[in-house]
Amino acid sequence: MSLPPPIVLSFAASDPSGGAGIQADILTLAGMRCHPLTVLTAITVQDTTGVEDIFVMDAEWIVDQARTVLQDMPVQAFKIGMLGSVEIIAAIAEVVSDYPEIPLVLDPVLASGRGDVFASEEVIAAMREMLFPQATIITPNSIEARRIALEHEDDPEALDLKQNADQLLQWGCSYVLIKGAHENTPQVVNVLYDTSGIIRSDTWPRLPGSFHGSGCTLSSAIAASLAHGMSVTDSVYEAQEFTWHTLKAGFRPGMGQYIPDRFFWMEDEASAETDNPDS
Ligand code: PXL
Repeated sequence: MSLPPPIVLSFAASDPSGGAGIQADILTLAGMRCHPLTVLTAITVQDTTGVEDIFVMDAEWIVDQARTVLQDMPVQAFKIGMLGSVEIIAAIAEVVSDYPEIPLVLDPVLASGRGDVFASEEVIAAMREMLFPQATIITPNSIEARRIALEHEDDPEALDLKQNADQLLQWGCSYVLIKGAHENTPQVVNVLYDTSGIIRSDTWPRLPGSFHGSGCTLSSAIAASLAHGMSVTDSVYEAQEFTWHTLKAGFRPGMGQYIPDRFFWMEDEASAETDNPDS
């Protein structure tokens, strides 16, 4: 009999297009053989071209959703995505503080890839104060890293990415993965830091197109790998490899961005079987 899947609890917002948000987390976690528990933080109205509206849940609803499933099931990792308010951040911070031994992946979502703004200065400050100290790893892109580190610097370009990472680590997370897709480099370079410096740096061929949900996919894939018992360093590599393949297999279901195919590997397995029917 096969082992049951490890359980990951994701706090995130709904994206009806299925590209990002809780839908991305569910697809990624399931694609990496984890069972997703989902606590909805907000509901967005959006398609693949942009966000039209956001309804933020009351913080009590977050606590009720989370406490109910946590009392029923043991979880192996937490993943936090879009947070709609300071009250929600405080509520989640209190819930996860009761589980200090469970790895926590925080994707500090400030805006969509298309520039729709999700986080005010107050939300960013609350994230720094209440969630960073509890995070095993945070996964900002370079734009988010610069903006979050800005507390002490007015010019977003004043710090290089290593200095940005140092600043973020000072707020108490154990690791920072700064994603380089928005940097003006021929390939995408993602760098993992802890307080001792660079832990790993991975370079990926830049894929053409604009993707919706790549950040949610990567952070969920890190949570899935941690839940499977991998180290942070190995999880970061495994998750990047998984995500890169979801993007390579990405599809354009509507009139806007491409969506990662989190079940790309089923296609690969199906064609391997057709090529080799006896295996
Ligand atoms: O990719 C960040 C993100 C997270 N959560 C939701 C989103 C997006 C980007 O659009 O819509 C719900």
